[in-house]
Amino acid sequence: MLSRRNFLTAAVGVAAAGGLTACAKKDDNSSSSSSGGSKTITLGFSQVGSESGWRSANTTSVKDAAKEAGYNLKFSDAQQKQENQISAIRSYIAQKVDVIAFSPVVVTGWDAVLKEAKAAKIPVVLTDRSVETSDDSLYVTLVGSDFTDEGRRAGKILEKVLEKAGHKGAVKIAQLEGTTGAAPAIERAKGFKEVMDADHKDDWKIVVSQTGDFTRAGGKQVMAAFLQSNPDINVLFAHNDDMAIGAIQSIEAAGKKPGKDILIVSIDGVKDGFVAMSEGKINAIVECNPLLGPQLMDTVKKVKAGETVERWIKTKEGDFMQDQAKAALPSRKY
Ligand code: GYE
Repeated sequence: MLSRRNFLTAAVGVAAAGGLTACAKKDDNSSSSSSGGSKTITLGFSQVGSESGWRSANTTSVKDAAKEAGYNLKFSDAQQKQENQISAIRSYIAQKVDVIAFSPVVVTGWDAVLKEAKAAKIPVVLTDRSVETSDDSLYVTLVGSDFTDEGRRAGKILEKVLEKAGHKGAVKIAQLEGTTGAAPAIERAKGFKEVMDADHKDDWKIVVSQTGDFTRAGGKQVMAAFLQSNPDINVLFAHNDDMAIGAIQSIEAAGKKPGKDILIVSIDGVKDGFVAMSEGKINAIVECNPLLGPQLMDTVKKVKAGETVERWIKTKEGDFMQDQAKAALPSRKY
């Protein structure tokens, strides 16, 4: 994703955006004035959709933080469709917002619309998910998690889960992937595979892997099919909690015990994931923090003011085993 080279070009990208911001300020009479004469920032935000508990928490965080910061937020939900995000971004360009932020549903196919934003001198901040682009100057920064690392952490925590369960013999893994082409699906799979290739070439095998589109319904349906084709699966790695929760229903319907007959590791750490973990049905969760709103608003303010920001503003997160679930549950914020 973001290489060191990209990181080093940040200063250039930000300088460019700063320049853009300076121009935008001169032309911009469209933002309303708040008391004290400082301009209210208008932020156009295109959300992926409402596919998961993580996403709902993220949306609430963005809306609350925008309100708290006193921004004029224009929000749209793309229902997991790239074309809807592209039209939302085009409409923000037409409305001459100050900054555009979006969480790209997939990584590719953004260059054209990002060039339009650049031509209109509107800086773009990515949040949650990254894009692949040939031109680093098309966005200023990414505020979000390191998904490859989350995949690695899932691999490492599976080692602990297997040890705790006293598992002997072959580890036959089913993988429920996130949305095809989305950064968290690509990178979580990559990080997990790194751990497998480095330390478990002989004992672990991914026997089936398919997308469940980050939804409960998807997880349920795909897991039912997995159990039909591969009844000997003994581990599930789900790219998010919602798919794991959907899969648990199919595992139980097949007469098996989730968390015992099939050990489960998932990613996110939403409340329902913690509930399933405290019931012994999920064995471990790698946290991915959705509460990006405050960091995003802070970044938008800096970008608008032409300040230098890092090319990738990473989120801090932790890992949780089943025996920590009950104690952690009351303090979970999403
Ligand atoms: O893990 C999943 C959501 O992009 C990190 O998207 C996000 C992912 C999250 O639908 O639950």
